Amino acid sequence: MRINKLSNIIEKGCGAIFGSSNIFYFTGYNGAGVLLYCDGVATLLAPLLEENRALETKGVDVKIYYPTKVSEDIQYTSIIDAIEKITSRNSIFADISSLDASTYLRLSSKFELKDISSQISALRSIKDLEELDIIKKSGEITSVAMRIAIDKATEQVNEKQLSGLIDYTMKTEGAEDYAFPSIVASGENSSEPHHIPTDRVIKEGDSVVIDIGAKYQGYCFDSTRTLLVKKFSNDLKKIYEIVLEAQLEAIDAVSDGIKASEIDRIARNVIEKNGFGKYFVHSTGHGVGIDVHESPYISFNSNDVLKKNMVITVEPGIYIKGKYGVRIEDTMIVTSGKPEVLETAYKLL
Ligand SMILES: [Mn+2]
Repeated sequence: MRINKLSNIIEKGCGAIFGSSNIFYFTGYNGAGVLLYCDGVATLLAPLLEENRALETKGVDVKIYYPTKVSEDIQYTSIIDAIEKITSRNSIFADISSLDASTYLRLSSKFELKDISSQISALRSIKDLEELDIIKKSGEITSVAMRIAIDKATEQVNEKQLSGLIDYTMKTEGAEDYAFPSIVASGENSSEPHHIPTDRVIKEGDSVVIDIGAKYQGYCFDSTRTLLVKKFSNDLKKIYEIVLEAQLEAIDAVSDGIKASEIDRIARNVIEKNGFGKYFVHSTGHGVGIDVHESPYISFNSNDVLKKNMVITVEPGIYIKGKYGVRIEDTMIVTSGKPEVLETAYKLL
């Protein structure tokens, strides 16, 4: 039971876990509510409408709170009311990064809060074997969608049609959802890193950035391929080759013990030495798991150190405003040697 891992973080006293991804990580419960952990006892506080789902959760006591007055013998009227009654303490641990501002204000008016967000994200950043298997499957689903998208991209389709086909394919291949809305960015739109697909039809000479990921059994995947449609310019080809070189050099250095900032530096050096440093406008990568962006962070100012069984992306890019952009991204498992890259498609020009 993963819930036992909380005892290392909350040795004594009470903790309240609010983040839905954190609750899912510790219990497998996927609904509204809060996970309380007091002196070794885990209690899932769920609203009435989630009662059935909550009762299926193993390894926790379940207590229901009633946001509406459906009966006279209501014990808890809200999450905060329940936490107050169950803990009866002045001071609690909480994953403060997961709180919205109004919950934070209400909670901090009642309790002294001690933040355990970073301990939980550090724990979640290193995956166990069960998680790695699920992420690999999420990658296989993404891979099917990526290959179909690359095949169909040259058949007179627009960005929205292609992103819809990707979503449909991921779901028919077993995903419950996408990890994030699928990005298909063609031509000048590809210079926008987080472009929202439009009616623009893909045409000859385009750069087409396809950034997609499945969500399978609660776990995300993240992959980007850039397709250059025939008759593309030499300038675009050159940029593609620089991004690919940056990505491959950075991937080659990914290993247990290396600083995440060093991976960012390696990718950035390749792009800078070719004169495109100011067009690489985002960090090199991030951890992937229950959240599509989670610890560790592969950026110049990251203090994270890569460790075995972390799952990360490496995704350098170059974006020339109004003209085109290129990004190439893989998700990989960190090992003590070379990373295990969970490829989705060949990197073809
Ligand atoms: Mn990514």
